[in-house]
Amino acid sequence: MTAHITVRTPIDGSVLGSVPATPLADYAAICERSQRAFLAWRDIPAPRRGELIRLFGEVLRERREELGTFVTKESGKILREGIGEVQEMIDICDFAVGLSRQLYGLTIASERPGHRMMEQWHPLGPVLVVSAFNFPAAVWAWNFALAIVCGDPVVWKPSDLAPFTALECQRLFMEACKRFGPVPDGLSQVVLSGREAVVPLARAPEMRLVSATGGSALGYAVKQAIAGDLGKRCLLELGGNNAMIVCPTADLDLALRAILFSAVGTAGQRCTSLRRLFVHADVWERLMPRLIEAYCTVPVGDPLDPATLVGPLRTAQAAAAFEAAIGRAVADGGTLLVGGGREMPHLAEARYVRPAIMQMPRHTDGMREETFAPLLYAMRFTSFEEALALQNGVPQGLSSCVFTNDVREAERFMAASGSDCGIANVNIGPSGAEIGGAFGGEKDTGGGRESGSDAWRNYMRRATNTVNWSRDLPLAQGITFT
Ligand code: UN1
Repeated sequence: MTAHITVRTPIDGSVLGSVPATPLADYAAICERSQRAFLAWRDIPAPRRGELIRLFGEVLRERREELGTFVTKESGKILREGIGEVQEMIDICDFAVGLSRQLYGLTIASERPGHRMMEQWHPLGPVLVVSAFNFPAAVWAWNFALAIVCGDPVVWKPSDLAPFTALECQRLFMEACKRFGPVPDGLSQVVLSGREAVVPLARAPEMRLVSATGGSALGYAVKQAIAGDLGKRCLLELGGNNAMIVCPTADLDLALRAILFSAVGTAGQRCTSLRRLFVHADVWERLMPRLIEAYCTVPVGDPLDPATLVGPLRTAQAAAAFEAAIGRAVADGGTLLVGGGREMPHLAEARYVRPAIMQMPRHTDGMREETFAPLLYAMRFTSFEEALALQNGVPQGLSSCVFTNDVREAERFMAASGSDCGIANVNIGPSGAEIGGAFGGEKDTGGGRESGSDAWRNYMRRATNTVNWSRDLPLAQGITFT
């Protein structure tokens, strides 16, 4: 077990700092503290719980740039995106505040005279949140803001590549707590560790929900860890292999901008990043040269420099995976249209690359895997149905989009037999979702939904209540029992 976590910034590889890892021996006490906090917090009225999140949103508004800079230094995303990530946290806080007065259950018509049925949503229990380096703050906030208004304490295991962002989030939350008044000890706790903490924490009996974001290996580990506990829930947000279909009627100016943002933005390190591009043969020649030109000129460099659009890869392993995927695609008959080389070579300890496009002759096995880097596979198609089948022909099912001005194609794409992803967009790229929608995907992406819509229900338990106000005891289904 690592005693210390040393963080190097991907910007130039220099050491940002070192933090002590949370000892394994402390986990039991952390989980017990979370459970004690739950017993107190569940009885606080939800709108009052919402007030704490309102105050947290207020603190985040005051510290937007500061926290955004932490995000950039640890994740390597450009500062505009780092600040955008804090805005995403503010947005989910606002959403959660409103929600704190809208945790509605249904009233249901009873088949029995003098009876009333209804449902109530109650707090669930402590929630374990496991987050990744690429959204070191916002993805935790999606879970955290909802969990707190729903009445659940949170134990957070952030990525060991981004512990300082996590500690800063925790510090800002404590600031909100000070403004709020007394809160139960242990409402929000952070466990600093590598991946090895996930299984023991997930297995802790106090944790009622495990919400995990990362690759499929993490998903398997979580599912296996909790398989023996039938009452435990998990919410998985795993890898994506997101595609765009560009149809003959597409607005190519829009498509170009959407491709660039979603394929090279965040240096291809979003779970929603565009990885596969299917372009109709009729528009290939009008789109691809412009896209290649944009790839040649997109500014790669220091993410703190306002002119930069593509920062570094987070790790040397990511750069190696990028190179290996390109090599494999070439071996499979692909053609490298642009990119692939190293940038900023004077920074020996950092990994900057020129985003790459590989033109592929067919849908290869390599294309079925998620490479967490700015590598875009491009293929021509002639039939929309063929493109749709290719898009769906991968193990992952997170995000997808079509560019078309043909209403039939757009509706076909969103229909039951269309895109099989959790997110299916029209004339907008696959990444950069707003918090208001439920976020997540199907198949190997894990099936979980976080953030907006009714994702809050994950953090609560439903009680169905039948109340008999009559002087009789009629049985359901008309059964007589005398
Ligand atoms: C992730 O990469 O884990 O839709 C989350 C998006 C962001 C969230 C990405 N709002 O791209």
